[in-house]
Order: sequence, then C-alpha cells, then structure tokens
Amino acid sequence: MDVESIRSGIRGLIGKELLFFDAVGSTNTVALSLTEDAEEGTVVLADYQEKGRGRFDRPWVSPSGVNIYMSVLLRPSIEPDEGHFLTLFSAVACAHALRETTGLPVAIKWPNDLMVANRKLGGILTEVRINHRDIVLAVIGIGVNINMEIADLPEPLRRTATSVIHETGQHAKREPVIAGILNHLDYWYGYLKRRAGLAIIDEWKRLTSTLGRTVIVTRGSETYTGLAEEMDEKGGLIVRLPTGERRRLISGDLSLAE
Ligand code: BT5
Repeated sequence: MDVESIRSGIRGLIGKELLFFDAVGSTNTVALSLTEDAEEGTVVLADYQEKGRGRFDRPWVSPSGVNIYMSVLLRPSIEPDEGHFLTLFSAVACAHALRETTGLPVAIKWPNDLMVANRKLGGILTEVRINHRDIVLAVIGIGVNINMEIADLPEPLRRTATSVIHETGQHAKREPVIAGILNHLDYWYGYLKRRAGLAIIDEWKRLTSTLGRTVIVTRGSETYTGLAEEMDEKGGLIVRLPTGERRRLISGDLSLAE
C-alpha cells in the first residue's frame, strides 16, 4: 500500500491523521481503542484483518493485500436516537466515491450495504460510545472488495459478493479509492455537523436500490415481508405490511424479495 499517495490525495479533516498497519484484528477495534486525545478524523487502515467483523459479530472476509479495510474516528456530539444518520451519511459518501473512482453503478441497500447489480461490494459497520445523552465517539468501519477474486471466497459468498475486479475485469489501484472515500466522507460529515439531515436523506434516496422494493425484514427472531415505501424525514425506513400496517425501522437486516 502506498500510504504517501493516499496522504497526498486527502483534502479535508478526515484522513489527515492516517495510521497504517500491515495486519490487525479489526480496524474498528483498533480505532475504538485509541486514546481520548486521538484527533477527530483519524483513520485506521490495514492491509489485512485477522478478525474483520460485520454487524452482530458476523465475520467480514478480509484477505491480505487486495481490498480496503479502514475505520474513521468521529466525535459527532449527536443524540443516540440520531445515531443511524452516521451510517446514512457514510453510505452516501461511499457510494459517491466508489461511483467516481471505479465507474461502477454502486447503490445503497438499507441500511449499510454497498451493492453492484444486487451483489455486495462493500459494507459499513458503525459503532458508537455514548456518554450521558450524547454520542461522544463514533467509529465508521468500511470494507470494500477491490482486487479480490470471487473464487477465493467461501462458497455461500460467491453468489452474493462482488469486487471491483470482478465487475470491471481490471485490477484497480486502492489508494485513489481510499482517498476518494475519505474526501467524500469529509464532505458529507459536514451536513451531519450542520444538522442538515434532510440533505443526507435526499441524497440517500437518489442512491438507494431499496425503496419501492418488496423486502424481507429480520429483527431479532422476527421476520416479515413488506414494501419498503419511504424514508421519513428523520431517517426511518417505512415498511408497509400486506395488512396495511406501516412499520418504522432505524436498524435491522433486510433482503430483497424479488
Ligand atoms: C457489514 O456487516 O456489511 C459491515 C462490514 C464492515 C467491514 C469493515 S472492514 C473495516 C472495519 N473493520 C471491521 O472489523 N469491520 C469493518 P453486515 O451487514 O453484518 O454483513 C456481514 C455479512 O456480509 C456476512 O455475514 C457475510 O454474509 C457477508 N460478507 C462477509 N465478508 C464479505 C465480503 N468481503 N464481501 C461481501 N460480503 C461479505
């Protein structure tokens, strides 16, 4: 990894402080363990993760030297019930950056997936620390498959995952993609800091493949099918059940039914 070329492409606060490791357990764990005086915008980047993780402690397949694994430390000072905006703005930033740097038609699948043609190119893992009534620390973990061959994945993922090389047939340099993601995060984080949630939601709606689709929602042990009808002005996903009942979601798991 050419860390200097990433540094030279950074335009804002996010990524100014960039810590690179050849190998870590998980970049999120490293970022969460940074001391209190770590600067907002500090990025932990690794070439390999031994224990990369997704949400609900699911494993994130993280082979060495081919993909992007990084975590961004933020101090947003927002209330816990606005925490889902962290994943919303990050997904918007990543989708824009990946479209720009790879040319692929990347779409957001609610809540945290970066998709190309119904396959998962990347994912976001947001973890927060709450103090009294504030999110005092947030770590945004981002994994994007770049030069990983699909044949190298475990069997079930070969049908659901993709990578830039798989989609384009061409090897891609990771450094410009990393700098692009960090610069777009910096830009969209500005909207969060200015409390301009509606601008984030508008952009999210333009980039999502979830709205208007029949979806299967899983929350804990409950599963149901409905229409992903709308995202409301507070970032809640509205799902309409066949009975006409409307449910509002701010977290959970969802798959597309058709
Ligand atoms: C996610 O979780 O999609 C969040 C992934 C975040 C990974 C980054 S890498 C840097 C940072 N450090 C970490 O330790 N994590 C973050 P979730 O929505 O729960 O999806 C997890 C599911 O995606 C797994 O159960 C698999 O089905 C699938 N999966 C695992 N590895 C994958 C990969 N490399 N590409 C595509 N799908 C994968």
